[in-house]
Amino acid sequence: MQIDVVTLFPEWFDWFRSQRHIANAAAQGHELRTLNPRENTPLSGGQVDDTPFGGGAGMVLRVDVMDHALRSFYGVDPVDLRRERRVIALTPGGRLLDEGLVNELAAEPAVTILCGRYEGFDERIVQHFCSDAVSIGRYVLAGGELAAMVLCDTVLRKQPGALGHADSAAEESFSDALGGDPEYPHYTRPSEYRGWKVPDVLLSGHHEEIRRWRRARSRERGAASEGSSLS
Ligand code: 6GU
Repeated sequence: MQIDVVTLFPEWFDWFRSQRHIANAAAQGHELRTLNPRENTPLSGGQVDDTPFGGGAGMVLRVDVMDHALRSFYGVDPVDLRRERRVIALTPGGRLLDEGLVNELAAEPAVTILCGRYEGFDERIVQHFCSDAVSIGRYVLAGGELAAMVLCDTVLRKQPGALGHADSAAEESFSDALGGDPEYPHYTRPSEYRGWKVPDVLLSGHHEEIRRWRRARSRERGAASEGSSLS
């Protein structure tokens, strides 16, 4: 798939791209590109944002600047772009990113992610250029870049070949294989450390019992986290 990130801080993604599973995804033909609206802003002095109408703190990313950036990158009116590909505004008030949305986006051939900064976007950017508004949690980040990395990480690790082992993503937390529950606990050598023992069943070699034990632990964790969730 192709992921384009619109950001005033493209250099943040240099480190991200060098991480192994992202580099693996790139080697499989997946693309992670960045474009910086400041580089071809129609305003002088590299201006991209402005003070909010009605007053208040902070700066707002201008709609004309985003229009210009998307139009010159894609060669189409951004109003039409969102019919060709998912265009996602990252904003604290958006749809909460969960495993369902990740699976949805991982199946897309191409997505564009807009990172807000300062007080965020002029609302007309979200209304007219975007297909989705997404948030990674109910807290406020200084900008969308870390959220974009979270989104890219979750979506790219779903691509075949991004993880070292073919089954790594199949039976993990929130997968269908685990009925949407969190993953069961893992243990490795030593089988006893400071008196802390690995559960006997895992050392038993009884695959069916191990499977049942894991499913039960997974369900327990699911039930426990439900009790503590807000939704
Ligand atoms: Cl997507 N952006 C910002 N700025 N803050 C957030 C967020 C996004 N998701 C949670 N907090």
